[in-house]
Amino acid sequence: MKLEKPDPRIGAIATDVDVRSLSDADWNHLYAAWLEGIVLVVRGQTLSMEEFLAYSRRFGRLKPHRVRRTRHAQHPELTVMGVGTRKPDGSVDRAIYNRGGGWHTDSPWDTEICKGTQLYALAIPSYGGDTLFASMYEAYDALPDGLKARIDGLNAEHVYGGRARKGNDLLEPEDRDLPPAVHPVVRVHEETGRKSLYANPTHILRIQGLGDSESDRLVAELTEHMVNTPAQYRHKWSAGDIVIWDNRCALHAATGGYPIEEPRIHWRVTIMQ
Ligand SMILES: O=C(O)CCC(=O)C(=O)O
Ligand SMILES: [Fe+2]
Repeated sequence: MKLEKPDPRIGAIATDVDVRSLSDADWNHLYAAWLEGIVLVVRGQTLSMEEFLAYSRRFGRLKPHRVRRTRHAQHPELTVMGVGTRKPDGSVDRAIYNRGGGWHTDSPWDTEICKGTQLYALAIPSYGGDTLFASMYEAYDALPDGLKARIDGLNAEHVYGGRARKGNDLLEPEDRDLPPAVHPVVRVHEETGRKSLYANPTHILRIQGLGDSESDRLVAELTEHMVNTPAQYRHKWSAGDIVIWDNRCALHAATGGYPIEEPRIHWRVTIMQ
C-alpha cells in the first residue's frame, strides 16, 4: 500500500491496495491516516454493495440517512446519490443534481454526531463534480483570540437545511419539523483530542442565548473563517474511488458544474461513533 499526503494539514491518498483483503497493519495505517488527514481517499477499488458495506462497517456502525427516498431498498443504510437528476417533466432536480452543494457537515441535525461519511464512486462525469473539504481544526486554531473567547461554551441548534430549510423537500413530510439537535460550537474530537469549529453554515438554526440577528451575524463571521481556511483539499473523482471524511472536524461542499446528461453516481454511508 502507498499513502500520500497532498497537504500536511488535510488529505491522505492510498493506492496499491484492495480494501477487500487488507492486512491488519494496512487497516491500522488507513485508519490512522484518516484521523490525521480528515479525508482519506482510496483509489481504484472494484466493490460489490456487500463489500462496500463490510469495509464501511470497519469504521463504525452504519445509520440509515434521514432522507428515505434515496435509501437502497434492500440495504437502507446505503444511500444512492445522483439517481434522478431529471424530474419526469425533464427539468433538472437540483436537490439530487447538486445534493451537498454549499459548505456543511453531515447530520448535525441528528442528536448523535456522525463520525464519518463514506462515498464510493460508481460513475463520474467527464468534467466538474469535484468535492471540497476544509479543516475545522485549522479554522479554529486560526481564529483571533477575541473570537475564540466569544464562542467558548456556546451551543448551536441545527435542523435539516437550516433556517431556510434548504433541500427540505428531500425529506418525507413527517420528518420535516423534527426538533433541532444541539451541539457545542467548539468541539473536542473524541479520538484526536483536538478542538475544532462546528458551526455548519447550511444546517445551523441559531446559536443559543443570542437573538436571531446576533446569531446570524456570528454565524456569518465564523463562516468566513471556516470557508476561507487555506487547509483545504479538492477531490477530483475517478470511478472506483472511496472517500471517507471526518464530520467531527471538517466542512465539505459538492461543487456541481458537471454535465447533466452524464451520470455522477455514488454509494454513500453514514458512519456513527
Ligand atoms: O456528492 C458530493 O460531492 C458530496 C455530497 C455530500 O455532501 C454528502 O454525501 O454528504
Ligand atoms: Fe454532505
